[in-house]
Amino acid sequence: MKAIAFACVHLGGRRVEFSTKDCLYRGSTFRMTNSRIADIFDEIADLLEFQGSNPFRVRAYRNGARIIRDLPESIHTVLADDSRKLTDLEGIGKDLAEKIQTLVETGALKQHQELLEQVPATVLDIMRVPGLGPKKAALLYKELNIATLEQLKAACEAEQVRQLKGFGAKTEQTILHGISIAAAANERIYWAEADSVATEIRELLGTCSSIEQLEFAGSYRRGKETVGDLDVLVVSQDVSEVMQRLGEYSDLAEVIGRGDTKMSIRTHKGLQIDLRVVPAESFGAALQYFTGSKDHNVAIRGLAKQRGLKINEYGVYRIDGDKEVYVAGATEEAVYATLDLPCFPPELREARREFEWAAKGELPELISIKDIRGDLHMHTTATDGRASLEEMVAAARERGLSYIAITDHSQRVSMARGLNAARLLAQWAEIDAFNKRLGKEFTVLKGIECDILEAGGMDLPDDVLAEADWVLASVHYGQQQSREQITQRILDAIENPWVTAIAHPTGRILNRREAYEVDIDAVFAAAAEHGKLLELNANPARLDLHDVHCAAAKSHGIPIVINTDAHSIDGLDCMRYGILQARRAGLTKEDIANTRTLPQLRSLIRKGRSKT
Ligand code: DGT
Ligand code: CA
Ligand code: CA
Ligand code: ZN
Repeated sequence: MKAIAFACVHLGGRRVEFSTKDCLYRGSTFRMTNSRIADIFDEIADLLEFQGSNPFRVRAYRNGARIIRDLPESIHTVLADDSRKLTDLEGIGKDLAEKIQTLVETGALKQHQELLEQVPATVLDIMRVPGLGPKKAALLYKELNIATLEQLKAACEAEQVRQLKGFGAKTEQTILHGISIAAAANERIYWAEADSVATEIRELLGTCSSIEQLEFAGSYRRGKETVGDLDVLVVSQDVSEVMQRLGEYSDLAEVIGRGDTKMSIRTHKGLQIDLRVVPAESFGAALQYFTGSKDHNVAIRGLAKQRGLKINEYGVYRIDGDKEVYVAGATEEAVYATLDLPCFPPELREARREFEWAAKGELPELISIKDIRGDLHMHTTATDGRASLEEMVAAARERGLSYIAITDHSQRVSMARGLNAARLLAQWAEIDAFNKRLGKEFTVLKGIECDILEAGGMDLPDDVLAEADWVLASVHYGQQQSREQITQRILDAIENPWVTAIAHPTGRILNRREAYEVDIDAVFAAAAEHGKLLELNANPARLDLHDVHCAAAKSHGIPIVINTDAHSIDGLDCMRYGILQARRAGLTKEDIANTRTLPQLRSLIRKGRSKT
C-alpha cells in the first residue's frame, strides 16, 4: 500500500493480525508491504515495552518501523535489484535488514510470534486506547489484572483505575471516552486509506480479461471521510476468473464468503471488500443502488413509486398489471433519467439538498482539483516540516500551483521549534529574495500559522503579524478548555486585523480526537462580519471543517480555503481529499478562496483587514 503522508498527525497502528498460518494459506501470492512490515515492528516495540524490556531495544524497533514506513520506494524494489542492498538505505543496519528479509521471505518473525504467545492478545487493544500505551497498559495489567477492554471499562466505572499511580478521576473519563472512540476506529478507515486499497484492487482486477466494466460504489465513491467497507461492482462473462483474481490480493487475510455472484474478503487491516458481479443491463442500476446513500435511495424509490415505477439493484421497471417491464438499468444516467433527475455527483447523494437543487435546476457545479491555484498552509524544515522552503516551492510548481503561503508554526509550539519574531522575519527576508528570483509566474506568500494562546491572544505581536501576507490562527493548546473560553479565544483571533483565516477550526482528528468545544455558529457570525476565511484542512485525518460545517459557512458567505497543511512534499498531494470534502458540502469554485488569482486573493485578504 502506498504510504500516505499524514503530516503531523500520528496514526495509531491497527492490530497486526498475521501468522505463519496465513502465510501458508496464502501460498505464493503473499506479499509484505512496507507498511505491514512497519506495523509488525511497531507491534513488537509495543509488546516489548509492555513486558518492561530494555528501552533501547524498544526504540530500535520503533525507529525501524518509522524508517520503513517513510521509505519512498517499496522494499521489494530494493530486494529485486541485485546491485542494491537493504543496508544501503539510510538508517537500516544489518540487524534490521535481516529481519526485513525474513519477513519478506517467510511472512513472520519468530520473535513477534513468541511475544504474541506471551502477551494476551486483548492487551494490545488496551494499549491502543487513546491516552494509554504499553506502559500504562502494563500497570493496569500488573496492578488490577486488566487484560480486556471490557475489564478496563468496568474498572473505570468502578473508579478503581484512579487509585493507580499516575491515573486520576479525569484519566478514567478519558479512558472511557477513548474506548468508545477506539471501538469506532476499528470499524472505519480514512478515505485516503480506502483509496489506496481501491487503487490496488482496481489494478489487480484490471488484469482479468473478462471484465467489461468495473466501478467502486458505497461510501468510498461518495467520498465520505471514513469508509466502513469497500463495494466493488463488475460486469464479466467469467465470474470464476474475477473471484479467483480477487482471492490473490496481496493484502488478503481471509475470504469471508464466496457465492455465485458475490464474494467478500478481508484485508490484514480488517477492511472488508464486497465484490458483486452483475449483468451489463443492470450495471447502472447496481451502481446507483450500491453507491447509496441509503437515505438517498429511499427518496429515489419513493419518487419512482409516484410514477408507477419500481427501482432496485437490477433495474427500473414499469409496473404493468402483474407484469414488470424493464425500462432502464445499463447506466446510472438512464436510471436517473426515468425520474427526470440528473445523474447526481456521488458526493451529493446524502438526501440533504440534492433533490431540492435538482427540482430548481440549481445543482451546483462542484469544485474540482483543476480549479485550485494555490495552497496556503504548509510547513518547512524551519519548524516541523521535512522539506526546505526551496523544495516546497519546487514541488508546488510541479503540481501546477501559482502561489503558496509558507506557514510554519509560531514560538508556542516549542515541540516543533516554532518561530519567534526574529526567526520569522529572517524567513520572510529569505522569501522576499526568493520571490525576486521567481518572477511573476509564481509567488510565495509570507505566512505564519500563529497559535492562539491558552490565555487568549496571539502568539506573536501585532506589529510582526502586520508584516505578513497571510496569517493563519490555530488552537493547538488548551483544547480541553470550556466552550466559552475556546470560543472567545477564536473570536478574539478573528477580530485581530492581521489574522486572515482560522486553521482547522474545530481541532478534531478522525477516529482519535473529537472536536474541542466551540460555538461554531458564533465563529461563523464573526468570520462573516469581519471578512475572515475558514480553512478546510485537507489532511485525511483532519478534514476540518467537516462537510456540514463547510455548507453552513457558505450560507454565511464565508470563503473557505482548502489547504494541505503539508509537512513534506508528498503532503501537498492531500489537496484532493479536501476537494472531495468540499464537494460533499456542495461547494463550487466561487466558494473557495484559493481558486482565485493572486490579485483576487490579495483583495480578499485586504477586505478582511479593513473590516477589523
Ligand atoms: P459504509 O460501508 O458503512 O462506509 O457505508 P456504505 O454507504 O458504503 O454502506 P454499505 O456498504 O452498507 O452499502 C452500500 C450501499 O448499498 C449503501 O450506501 C446503500 C445500499 N444499501 C445497502 N443496503 C441497503 C438497504 O438495506 N437498503 C437500501 N435502501 N440501500 C442499501
Ligand atoms: Ca461500503
Ligand atoms: Ca458493503
Ligand atoms: Zn499547520
